[in-house]
Amino acid sequence: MRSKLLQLLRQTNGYISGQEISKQLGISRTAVWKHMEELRKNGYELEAVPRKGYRLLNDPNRAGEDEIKAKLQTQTLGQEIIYKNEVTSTQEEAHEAARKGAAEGTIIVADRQLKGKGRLGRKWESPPGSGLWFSLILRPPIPPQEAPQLTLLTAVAVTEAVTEATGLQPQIKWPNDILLNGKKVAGILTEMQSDPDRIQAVIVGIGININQMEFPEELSDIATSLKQESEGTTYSRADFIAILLSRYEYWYHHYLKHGFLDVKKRWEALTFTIGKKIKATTVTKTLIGTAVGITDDGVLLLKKEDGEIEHIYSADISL
Ligand code: BT5
Repeated sequence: MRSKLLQLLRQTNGYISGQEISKQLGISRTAVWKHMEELRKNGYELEAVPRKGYRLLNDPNRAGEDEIKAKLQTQTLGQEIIYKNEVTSTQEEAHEAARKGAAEGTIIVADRQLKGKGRLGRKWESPPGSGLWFSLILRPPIPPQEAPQLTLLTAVAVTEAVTEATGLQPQIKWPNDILLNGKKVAGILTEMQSDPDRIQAVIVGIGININQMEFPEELSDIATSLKQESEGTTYSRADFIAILLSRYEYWYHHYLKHGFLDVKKRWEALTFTIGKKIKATTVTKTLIGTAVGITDDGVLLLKKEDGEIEHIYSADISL
């Protein structure tokens, strides 16, 4: 109920009356008042004005433009911020912004996605108030076939940011999963707008479960959040995105200047996929073998039992 109330307060420009809240949420005025007190105890600053109603002044967990800008320490990434309370998917918004010429480093952040996207048309669960759902627009001067390297670079930046923000040490599962204790805490979706020989834009979608304490049933065994993995500590989403964009900027500039090699080495140090016996399910077939490394393009090398090496460009990996 409290998250519904928060959503209502966040969506309202100005004041909303206690009566309106009790009507919209189907609870009594006394219950509204009690929930407001709880929110206050949790650090939310609420103004209550007779005959006008309630207004949210300070939202400790909001990751809006002002909150992010107050924390940012980057030169280019995140200098342009488009913030929305609710979108279909930040990827769609970012594609549109990129087509209209948005500058490199622009981020599109949403509190909630109604149709968050995973790879291959899968769904990304993106409830309001708890996670970080955003897309970053890059315009790297690299050939289109090298764009998958950016997925690995992103995984390195997200992993390092989690460690810096929480002290936890996630592991990367090729190509795009960030895991804590074997459960997925973040996912990455890299998409591209490109001519045959030139990238127009790369849209890097990043979803990180920050403060969720529960997941829908189908995810409860496979998903986790930073909060769940740190005994209920609540993290600031604005702090987290600022840390992540700093790590990202460091690696992105390093990559553009010196190439993929150092990113690859760092990625290999942070993954648990390499050296493991795995099952790789691609769109057309299932392969079993040992993951022996990645190529300089970020392609996974799988050594089959007969010794032959397969190049895996896109697949789901299980152990
Ligand atoms: C991904 O796909 O992991 C990419 C997720 C990218 C999400 C970001 S959020 C901002 C931007 N806007 C978008 O619309 N998308 C990006 P994939 O590897 O296909 O994994 C999808 C699978 O992860 C689902 O089929 C579920 O099993 C699981 N899953 C869904 N929501 C999850 C969540 N919140 N946490 C952990 N696992 C989840």
